[in-house]
Amino acid sequence: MEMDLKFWQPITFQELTTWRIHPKSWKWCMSTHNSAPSAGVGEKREHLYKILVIGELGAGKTSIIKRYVHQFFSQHYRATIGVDFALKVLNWDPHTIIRLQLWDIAGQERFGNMTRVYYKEAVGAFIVFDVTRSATLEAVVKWKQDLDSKVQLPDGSPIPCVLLANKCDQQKEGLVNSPGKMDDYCKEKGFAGWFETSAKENINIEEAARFLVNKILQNDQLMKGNGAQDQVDGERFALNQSPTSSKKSCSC
Ligand SMILES: Nc1nc2c(ncn2[C@@H]2O[C@H](COP(=O)(O)OP(=O)(O)O)[C@@H](O)[C@H]2O)c(=O)[nH]1
Ligand SMILES: [Mg+2]
Repeated sequence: MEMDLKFWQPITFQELTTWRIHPKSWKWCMSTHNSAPSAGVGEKREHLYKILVIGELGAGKTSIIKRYVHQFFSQHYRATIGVDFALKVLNWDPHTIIRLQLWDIAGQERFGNMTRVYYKEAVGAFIVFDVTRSATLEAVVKWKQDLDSKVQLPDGSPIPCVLLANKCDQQKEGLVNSPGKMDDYCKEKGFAGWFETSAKENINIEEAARFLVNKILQNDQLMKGNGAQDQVDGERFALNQSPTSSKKSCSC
């Protein structure tokens, strides 16, 4: 196994100077003025959401991020050590750009849990397991507990978390063969939903991300409902955009 020392991919100076933390929601946000004719004259909102990707070593976390962000898959195992992140930009609607900062724990999973600093300010998470190894599903509970104990939304509720049953292009082992039981499992453990994914075959990754973003946006809206002054941000979200999840997924 090849090792690669990688601690931080620094965000650019420009990004650091233009992004700010929203005072109520703790999320990074930035507003720009868009005068492009196609978008119409008016405010264009940009949001930066920190999303954690956690789970057992070898479950496919790095592969999922690479597939989602760089449309790339490699069989070659190349473990990284430290923390790594990738940025995915979504043109959510004509008024809204969403930047997802996907944090890859990159080798730290071998220590079983992460520090609070790593989880800080995250607004969503994916917990990934490998459908060919049921032990990685058993470990999911430990990851969920670690997550919920170290990061919460400002109102104290858990951040939305989606379970990814990865490597669905392979023979499955255990509970994941019973979708009904997986639904119950997700409800019981407090997951927003679950998706079978394949980084290799590019199955369901975009759908799972869209589903998670919708949950994050709903939380944003709820938070605004609780604090009238927050409307200053004037964000417009397409909450009626339902996730286009395939049959191989559920939302609990
Ligand atoms: N067949 C198959 N292999 C995968 C898939 N996703 C990841 N892998 C392989 O599983 C191994 C571990 O993946 P990696 O992304 O490094 O896992 P991580 O430790 O969770 O980041 C690598 O050899 C990948 O090529 C998938 O969807 N299908
Ligand atoms: Mg990795």
